[in-house]
Amino acid sequence: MTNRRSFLTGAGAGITALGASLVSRAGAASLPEAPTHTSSATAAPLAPTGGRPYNPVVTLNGWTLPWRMKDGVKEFHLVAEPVVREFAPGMQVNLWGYNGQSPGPTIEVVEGDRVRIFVTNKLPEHTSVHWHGQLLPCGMDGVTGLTQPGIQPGKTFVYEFVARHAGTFMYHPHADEMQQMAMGMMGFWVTHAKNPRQHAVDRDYVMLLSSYDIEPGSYTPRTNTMLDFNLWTINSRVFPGLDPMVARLGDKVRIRVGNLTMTNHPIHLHGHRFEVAGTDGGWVPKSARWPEVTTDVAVGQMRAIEFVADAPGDWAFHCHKSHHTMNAMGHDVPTLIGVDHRGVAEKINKLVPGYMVMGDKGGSMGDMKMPLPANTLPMMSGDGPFGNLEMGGMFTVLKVREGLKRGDYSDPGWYRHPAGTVAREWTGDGNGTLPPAPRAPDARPAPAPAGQAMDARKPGANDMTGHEHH
Ligand SMILES: [Cu+2]
Repeated sequence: MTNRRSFLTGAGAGITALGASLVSRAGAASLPEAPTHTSSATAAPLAPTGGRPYNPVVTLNGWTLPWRMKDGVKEFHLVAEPVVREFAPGMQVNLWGYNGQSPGPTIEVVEGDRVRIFVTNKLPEHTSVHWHGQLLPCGMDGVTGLTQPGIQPGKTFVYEFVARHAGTFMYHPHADEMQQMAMGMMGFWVTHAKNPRQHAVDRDYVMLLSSYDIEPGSYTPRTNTMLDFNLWTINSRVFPGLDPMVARLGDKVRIRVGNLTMTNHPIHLHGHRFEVAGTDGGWVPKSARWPEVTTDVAVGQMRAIEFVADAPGDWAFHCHKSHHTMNAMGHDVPTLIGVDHRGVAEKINKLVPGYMVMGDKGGSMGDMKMPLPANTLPMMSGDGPFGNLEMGGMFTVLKVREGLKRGDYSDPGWYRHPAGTVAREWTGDGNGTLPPAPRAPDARPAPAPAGQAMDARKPGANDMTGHEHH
């Protein structure tokens, strides 16, 4: 018995009345397969295997959940479970996610589809799934205690509703949220337009922003952290562990971003102008869009940006908060710019052989290789064609190239700049004379040269704890 009634009545009238309900023994016998995925590579877009046609999205360093069609209903099976996610080569993290990965797989459906989602809980505590942005019967909304009881460990619940409007959505628990979302439980949801030509683009990338507090050398996030996170991720990956987004010159590109961190992220794209074409409330009318190069994605919001990839090159795409393009080792260190600590270094070296002076000329790591504890990442890294990229966290590259094949998402390598188009050192030859560089009229004197006595003030308690990253 696999009809809808058998699912909804199996667990008893009390729970049935609440909507999302425990799957009956009969229903469980016919649960759809729950595919899992552990590779951190970006999966190829999953072409629809039935139902209405649509242009599938690409989940950066993630994948889309296959479904089965049963009596005209699209059936999915999510399994909430502990997973191990590689943030970037050199760092594995114990997270909670769905079907082998955090974030969970992207769910793609078409406007008007009836959708049935089985959720099996393999976590040590109860959970639920909230379908953020969906217009659905209240009892399917996934809020533990309000619209359903929690899904206890070992149990499977079923959610069923019609995907009523096209747009950009996500799913996440509404059960012990602080712990479960700090552990990486979230996934993307795209409802495609009924008419595949409506809102059509050539490349459609999706990503969820999440943040973690993981002490260097440890493997599990501190889930009670409220604001002071040290790893800022796109799809639970950090640069240089993020694949590039690839586009053919002239392609219309969409990037959909959802924010499940505890702060906002001004998302910035170089070399192009985009429009915010959609939010988690739906599509923005054309007449209401304006050009941008940075758009803020607030906590719990989603933004779909669209642009024509009309400039060949390797273009930075990142959160504009500079602490969010850094990995764990860059946080909670004092500012040492301008401090001469040569003498101090000698003294410390007698006590701690191998101690290095850092930060007196700024924070750049240059080509310095610092010994790291096991299982963490340098604060800024990633080798580029011109040296160290000095980036981590919420950063990746949009690679626009001429003549790529439709559907080719493979990394085309670094951009080969046309001759004479790269910033270069001025050496005086053939470039005329150096124009004057006037100084601001009220310029203050330069700081005291190294070696001279400096006024030092020990920071008070407020200075130490009152700083904040955002
Ligand atoms: Cu940010």
